[in-house]
Amino acid sequence: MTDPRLPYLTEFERKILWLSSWTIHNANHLRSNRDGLKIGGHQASSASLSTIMTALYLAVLKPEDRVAVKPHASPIFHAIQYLLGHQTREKLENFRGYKGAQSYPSRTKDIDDVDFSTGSVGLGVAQTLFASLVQDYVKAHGWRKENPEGRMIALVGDAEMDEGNIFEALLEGWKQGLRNTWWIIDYNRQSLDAVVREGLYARFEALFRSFGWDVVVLKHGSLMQEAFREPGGERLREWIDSCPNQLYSALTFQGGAAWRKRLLDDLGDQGDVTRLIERRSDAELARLMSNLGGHDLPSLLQAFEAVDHDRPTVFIAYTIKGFGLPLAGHKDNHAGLLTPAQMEGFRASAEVRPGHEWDKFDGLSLPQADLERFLASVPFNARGKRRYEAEKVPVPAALVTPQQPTMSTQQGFGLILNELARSSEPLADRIVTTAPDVTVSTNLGAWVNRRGLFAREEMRDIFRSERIPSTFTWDFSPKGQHIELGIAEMNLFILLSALGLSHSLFGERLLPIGTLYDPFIARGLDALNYACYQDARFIVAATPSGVTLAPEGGAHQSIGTPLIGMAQDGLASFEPAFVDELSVILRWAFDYLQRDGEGEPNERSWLRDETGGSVYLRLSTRSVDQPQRDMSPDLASDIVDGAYWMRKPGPNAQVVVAYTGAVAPEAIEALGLMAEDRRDVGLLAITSADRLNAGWTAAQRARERGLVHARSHIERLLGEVPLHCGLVTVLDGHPATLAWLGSVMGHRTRSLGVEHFGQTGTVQDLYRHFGIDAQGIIAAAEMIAPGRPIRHLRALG
Ligand SMILES: Cc1ncc(C[n+]2csc(CCOP(=O)(O)OP(=O)(O)O)c2C)c(N)n1
Ligand SMILES: [Mg+2]
Repeated sequence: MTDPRLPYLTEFERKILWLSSWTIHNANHLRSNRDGLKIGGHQASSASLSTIMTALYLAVLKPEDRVAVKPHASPIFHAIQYLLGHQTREKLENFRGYKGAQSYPSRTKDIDDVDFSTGSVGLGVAQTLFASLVQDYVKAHGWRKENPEGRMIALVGDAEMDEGNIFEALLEGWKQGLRNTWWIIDYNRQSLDAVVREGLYARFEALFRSFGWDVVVLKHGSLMQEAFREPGGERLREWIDSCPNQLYSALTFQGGAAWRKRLLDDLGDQGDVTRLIERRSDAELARLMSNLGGHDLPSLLQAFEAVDHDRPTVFIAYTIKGFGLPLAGHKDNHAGLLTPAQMEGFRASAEVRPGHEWDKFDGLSLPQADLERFLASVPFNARGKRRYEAEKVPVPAALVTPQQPTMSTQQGFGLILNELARSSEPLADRIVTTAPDVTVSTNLGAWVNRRGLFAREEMRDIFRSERIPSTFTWDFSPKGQHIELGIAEMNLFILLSALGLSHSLFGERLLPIGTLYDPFIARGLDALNYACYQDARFIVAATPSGVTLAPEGGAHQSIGTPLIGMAQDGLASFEPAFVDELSVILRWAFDYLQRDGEGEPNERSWLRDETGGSVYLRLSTRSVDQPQRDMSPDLASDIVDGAYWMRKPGPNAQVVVAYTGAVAPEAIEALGLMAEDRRDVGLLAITSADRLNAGWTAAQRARERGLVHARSHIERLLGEVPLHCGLVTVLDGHPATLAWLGSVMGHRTRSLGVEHFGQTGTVQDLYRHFGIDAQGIIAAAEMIAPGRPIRHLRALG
């Protein structure tokens, strides 16, 4: 018996292809004439997924499933959501325009229920894998028991599989016992530039099997399978299976007559095979030859719905790039657009009347009421939009601040987390930590000892059961709160992204903290950017940083990360010098992670803090003497806003030193050394160049818009400093991080920092080498604030 859904799916597949093509055509030919811009296509890329996405969204998917759609299939996605009532005609008409439907599906910028953003290829794919681990984590912790388990699904371009991060994720998934993940490879054998290598699918197949995945190859559609059963059919199958990719593409592009000629040339036997071919018209032959598995609704439904297990499964679906369009198969079709004349032809074949291009049912042959009823019964849409919200986890008024006289911020971080691990704060139960094989070396060990490692299956630490003394207990259990990753930093950030979307994907709030060595942020940077773009919420603690780990190896020094922290949208960056600052910042971060308000910027800092975001902590292994002080509410809010006076300059100040992070002792020492020779010197502690800078630019914009009283935190602080005063800035990182401070009020500024890396030595050696020690600071001060010689300044070598 034929599936009753098939007539509807067949109609809607055509409609979806039409709507997506019209969306692109409209943007390129109609609107671009008006706006004077050329927008680009992706028509062909979209079309190869039209059948698969029709089958998925209108039949196979359940509301609990979550999907990462190949970036260039965005027009198909938007068309489907339009049919389901979640996308507007206005936004489709404005596709790729300002506030229109996005070129690549976007969680944050689109309105139509995007589960995972895509764009930078490879990342959305891996995101589904890590989302599945997070789903397991949520379940294993006993939350949302009533929710059915969803499948995390990626629609993957075949050339997208070139991205290394996918392989890193596959390996990690294997280690973690991955389940409920489907990757559907759009095997159109074309990338952006070219036709892919022969036999690629066999590599994919072997690869996935070796990672424990089930592999389903969807090569021949039902029309082909029927033809193979005809006399001579076997020969046709052999021909198809051995046809090179380039040739198949070229013939597809040329159509029925070309197929006929080629097939008869190669296979014609004046017998069964010839008859098989001749029985078909050109159009039928073209339809037969393009009836690959990925364009055959019955095969797709059968394959997807046959999966009755939770093992990870890859579908290698043969498709045609540009399916159903005149540019099908052409190797140059990636950015290809239908010409107005081609579009008219397509309109005629789709039976869409002029002026009815956006109608949902125009040109379809089934009665509209039936079509509407079918759409209303689509399982995926049973609950409408599928995002969850989660309650905020209460954050205590203050975190316990460790009280050792000398500590590094990294050590303090470990101690604060250890206190949280011991506490019965609800907050502590929602924290999930993770690290790419640097758990112990970033001081997460104490936390992990108390809260355990996560795995779906219990696994005892053998050293412990064998009673071998060890500082660390590595018991794995479903209740554990640390996810130990292999070394790949891309995986760290993609996992943080998935954990940090748990409230929205699975309805349970998690407070993820990832640690890594600061320089390796660069390795995972695109994934970090991706996580921020999706508005995932997490804390990343990066340590050690700068040149302070000097003797361990110059290769691990980080210079540019403070600038990354400033430039990365969605990430508030801090570099505390002292542990009491860190404690304030972490407490604030736990709250900030959970905010999702809108509203005006804060009038004190000019930061848009209601919207929340993620947090980057640049920490250090350098032990420094801790200030003995009470944390007043004012000081705490200054620390969060980005700066406070460690020593306020007097009215006649000649020099202010502004420092960030681990060079605090040098800055303090320098101030002491020049106090006799420069008047009223001041010391500005900067905990967040990022937030100071953002507040400053926001306040300037506000004033430009007429809010004359807008004043940012840094403007208030530096407004107290006489204009003739010189400013020396210093950090263990790139000097540009703080160099802008001179522009705030116009103070002459000399910015010290690190511009080269790789040298080993003691911290003192290197601070001297880069001129960020006390002597370097006072030498800069003497030049920028001329006066009598500073007596403690030694001749610098
Ligand atoms: C990280 C990254 N590099 C490059 C690109 C540019 N790009 C977009 S799609 C694409 C290749 C498309 O090939 P495939 O994945 O097979 O999809 P198809 O075009 O066949 O639909 C490239 C190189 C990108 N989006 N992201
Ligand atoms: Mg491709």
